[in-house]
Amino acid sequence: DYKFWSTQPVPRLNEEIDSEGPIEVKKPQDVPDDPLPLLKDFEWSTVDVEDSNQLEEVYNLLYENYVEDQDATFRFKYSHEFFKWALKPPGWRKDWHVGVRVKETGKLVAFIAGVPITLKLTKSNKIIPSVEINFLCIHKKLRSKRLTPVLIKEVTRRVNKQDIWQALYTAGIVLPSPVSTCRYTHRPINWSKLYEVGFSHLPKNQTKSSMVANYAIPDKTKHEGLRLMKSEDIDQVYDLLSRFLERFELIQVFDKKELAHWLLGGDSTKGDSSVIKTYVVEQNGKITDFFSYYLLPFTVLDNPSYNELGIAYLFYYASESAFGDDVEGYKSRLNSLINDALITSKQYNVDVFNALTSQDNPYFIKSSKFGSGDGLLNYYLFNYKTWPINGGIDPQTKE
Ligand code: YNC
Ligand code: MG
Repeated sequence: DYKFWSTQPVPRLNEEIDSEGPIEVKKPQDVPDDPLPLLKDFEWSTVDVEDSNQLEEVYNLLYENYVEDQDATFRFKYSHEFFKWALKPPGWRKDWHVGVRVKETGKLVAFIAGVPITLKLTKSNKIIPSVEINFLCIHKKLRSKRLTPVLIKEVTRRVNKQDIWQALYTAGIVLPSPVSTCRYTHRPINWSKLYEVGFSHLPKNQTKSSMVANYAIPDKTKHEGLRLMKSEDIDQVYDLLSRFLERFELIQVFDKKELAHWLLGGDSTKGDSSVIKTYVVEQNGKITDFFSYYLLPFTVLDNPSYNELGIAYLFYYASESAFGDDVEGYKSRLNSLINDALITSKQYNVDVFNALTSQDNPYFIKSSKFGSGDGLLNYYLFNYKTWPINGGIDPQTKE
C-alpha cells in the first residue's frame, strides 16, 4: 500500500493521466534549512567522492550491499572510475552525494546520489531541469527500518534548495508510477562462461557447441572508418545526436560539455576511459554514425571458477541513415553498427552485451541475437505527470 510513496508527488498506480506538468509547486524559501532527523545512532554525511578514501567507502558499501539478481548469483560491481563518471558530470554538487554513518564508528551504512540532468518531453517540447537519482543503497543489516524514505526526503530537500523540483530514476521494482517500462535483453559474447556461471541455460534441443557456434562473432569490424571517438569529434557527434534524439519521447538534452563527459569519460576527454567506449564512423571527415556502451561488470557470488562477469550496456547511438525515408536501410545499418559494437566489445573482456528495449533497439534485438532477459527496468519521474511512454514492450503483458 506504499505508506511512503502515497505521500509523495507521484501519480498513483493506475491513475488516469489527464494533463501534463508538475504535481506540486513550491519555492526554495519554503524548503527547510536543516536535514531531517535520523535515528539516534546515525548521522548525515556528505560524501566527498574526490577524496579517494571516501570513494573507497562508497565502493565497499555498494560492493557488499548493492543490487543483486533475483537468485543472488550476481551483484553489480561499480569501479572507482565508474563512480567518477556517473557522479561527477558537469554541474555536479558534492552535497547531492548523501551518506549516513554510524555515529560511534563513522562507518558508512547508506548512500543515495543525485546528479544534474535536463530532460525534454519532445511531444510537448517541454524542458525540465532535473536530477537523476541513483545508487540508493542501505547496508544489509539495516534493511526494512524505513531508512529509505528518510534518504529520499533528504536528497529531495537538498535538490529543492537549488530550485530543482523534478527527478528521473529507475528501479527494477514497481512503485507509483512508472512513466515507462523497458525489458533488458542480452547478447551472449562468451556463451560458455555465461553457461558455467549460470547466467545462460542450455536449451533442450541444443548442444553446448551449437550454442557457441550460434553466438560466434567475427574478429574484424565491418564499417570502414570506424574508430574510437576523440574530443575533436564532439561538434559533429553533438549535432548528429541532437537531431537523432528528437525521434524519442523522453530524452536527456545536453550541452557539448555534458555530452563530452558522457561519451568520453569522467576524468579525461581523450577517449581512453575504461568505463565508457564510444566509436564513430568517419568518412571523408564526416561522422555518419556513432555508438557507445559502458562497461559495468557483475561480481559472481559463490562460484568456484569465476568471480567476475564482463558486461557491456548499450548507451547512446545515432545514424544519419535514420533521417531518410528508407526505414529498411536504416534498420540494416543499425544492425551492422551494433554487430560492430559487439565485435569491439570482445577486446574489453565482455561476456554479455546488454540492451534495453528502448530507443530503436527493437530494430536489431532479434536479428543481432539479443535474447529477452527476465529483468524489467521501470522509469520514474518525481513530481511530474505525463502520459505513458513506449518502452518497447507491451505495457500490459510486458512482452
Ligand atoms: C527503490 N529502489 O517501496 P513504501 S534503484 C524507491 N526506490 O516505501 P526501507 C524504494 N523506493 O512502499 P529497505 C526502493 N526500494 O512504504 C524500496 N523503496 O511507500 C521504498 N537494496 O524503506 C519501498 N538499490 O528502508 C518502501 O526499505 C520504503 O531497507 C521502504 O531499503 C530499500 O538507486 C533499498 O536495490 C533499495 O539497498 C535501499 O533494499 C535496499 O528494503 C537496498 O524500509 C540493494 O522504500 C540496492 C538497491 C536501489 C537501486 C535507485 C533509484 C532510487 C530512486 C529513489 C527515489 C528518488 C525520488 C526522487 C528524489 C529527488 C526529488 C527531487 C527533486
Ligand atoms: Mg531501512
